[in-house]
Amino acid sequence: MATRIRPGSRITTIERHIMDKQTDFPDATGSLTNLLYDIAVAGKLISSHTTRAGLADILGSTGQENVQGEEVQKLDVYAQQTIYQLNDHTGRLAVMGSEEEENIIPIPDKYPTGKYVLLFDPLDGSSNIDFNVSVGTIFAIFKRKTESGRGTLEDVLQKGTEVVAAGYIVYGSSTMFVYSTGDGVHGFTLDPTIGEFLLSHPDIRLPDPPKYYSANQGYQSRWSEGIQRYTRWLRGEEGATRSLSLRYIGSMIADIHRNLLGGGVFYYPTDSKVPKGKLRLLYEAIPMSFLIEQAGGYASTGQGPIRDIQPTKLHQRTPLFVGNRELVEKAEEFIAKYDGAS
Ligand code: FDP
Repeated sequence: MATRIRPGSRITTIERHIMDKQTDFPDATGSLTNLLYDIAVAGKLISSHTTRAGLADILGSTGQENVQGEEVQKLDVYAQQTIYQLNDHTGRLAVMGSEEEENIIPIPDKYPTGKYVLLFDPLDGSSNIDFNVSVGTIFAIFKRKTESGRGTLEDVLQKGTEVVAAGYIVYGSSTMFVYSTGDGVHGFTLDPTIGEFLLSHPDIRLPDPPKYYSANQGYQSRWSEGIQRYTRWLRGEEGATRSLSLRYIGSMIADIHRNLLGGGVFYYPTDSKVPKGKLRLLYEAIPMSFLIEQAGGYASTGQGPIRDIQPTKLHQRTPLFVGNRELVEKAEEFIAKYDGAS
């Protein structure tokens, strides 16, 4: 359905919004603005594929080629290539890093390099695709650390305090682009009839009181005592004065997106099977933490801020508790009380 325009209402496209933000920084060269805009374009391309996901087998049933004669790709490979190809030649990036690639992704020698570093998870929650459940793209942008030339691992291994911009695109019942450059969190909804992201959620703040807690409670028997008791507290036990509703999609972007708009906490702790946690620090936990903190919340490992961790590996994992500050701090309290400093 096309966007309804109410008389007197302002319509802001994502392009206009990003450009307006740039005017707050008189020294800005436009490089970050263009980088964000290219990520939004990638989001539109990936969105058009995710909504056709169920057709891939039908269109590709004869020799794995679609009607255009192109090879049918898995969606996460398509998302990876789309983001890479929109950004490898622009001269804005020193280096990239992705969930889909084992090593850092250098800018090819034939193209110039720039001052930014792009880390991304092209399709988070991809195990849900076959079930028509929301998935998404996450990204974090840093400034390079090295002076010049091709970027290195040193440029990629940066703390959450160094994020310049971060965001995600959630491919759900509608497609939304949510981003922050450190000046609040802004959400745009894709109008597919005109192919534009339009500002639908300006200056998002986490609602209080919060409504939801989100965790894979199927793993409860593998959790520490502190996390089990914390979960009971969220449900209204352990001396709590209220209870929250459980919502768990199993697609981190979609779970955190819902909690950003409804208030709540998402957590994926360590457990006996994943002693370091499951989620990836650099391109999952750090960008989502940056956004939630920009919206007034807090993100923790359960023992301290996510943003204080110095990454040592591209694909490093971390436990994550993220959402309304009081809920995340409560997790830290339970863990400190019952699990000690382990
Ligand atoms: P997925 O494996 O489908 O890519 O980051 C990985 C992730 O999804 C998150 O999006 C999601 O929150 C989590 O893993 C789900 O893990 P569980 O199935 O173990 O709950």
